[in-house]
Amino acid sequence: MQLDVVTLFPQWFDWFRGQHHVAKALEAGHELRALDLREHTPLSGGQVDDTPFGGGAGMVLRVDVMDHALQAFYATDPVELCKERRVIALTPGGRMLDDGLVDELAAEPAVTLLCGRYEGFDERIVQHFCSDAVSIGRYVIAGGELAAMVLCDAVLRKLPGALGHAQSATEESFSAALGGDPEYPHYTRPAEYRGWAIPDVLLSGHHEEIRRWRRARSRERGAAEA
Ligand code: 6GU
Repeated sequence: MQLDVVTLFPQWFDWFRGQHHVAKALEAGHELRALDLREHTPLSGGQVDDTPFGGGAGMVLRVDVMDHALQAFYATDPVELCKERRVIALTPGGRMLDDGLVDELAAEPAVTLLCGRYEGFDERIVQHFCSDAVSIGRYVIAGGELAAMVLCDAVLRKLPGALGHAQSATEESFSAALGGDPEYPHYTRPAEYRGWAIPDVLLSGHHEEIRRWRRARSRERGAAEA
């Protein structure tokens, strides 16, 4: 899979690339590129944003700057590009990221993430250059970069080769295997600590009973959430 991030802070992704499961995915042949938006601005002094029409606080990423940058990176009109691959604007008002959307993106051959800063994007970027807009939650962070890393982290760990256990990604919180419920509780040694004993069933060796116990705990957590 090819994951591209268009950002004003490409160097932030150097750290991210070094994280174990990310590094594993890259070794397995997946790609994560951080593309510098400022490198391709047609405006002087590296300008990429401007004050909002109608007034108000903050700065807005310019549509002409994004157009030039995407043309430079892909040698394609971005209006056409977003019909050929997923181009996603990271913005607090977008579609909420969840396990289903992560699975959907992990199945794509190529995804481009656009990071906004300040007050975000000129709306025409989202309208004409993007296939989707995605949010990581109902709160605001200063820019799309950390959201891009959250999305890339979630997507990359679903890809073959990123995790030690093939099983770890299928039967985890919110997966179809758990009926969309959160994961059951885990325990490890010591079996008793400060008087806190682990559930007996986990020491029973009865795999079917353990499976049923875990499924029940998972359902309880799901119900408590709702
Ligand atoms: Cl994708 N970007 C920003 N700036 N804030 C957010 C977000 C994205 N998702 C939730 N909050």
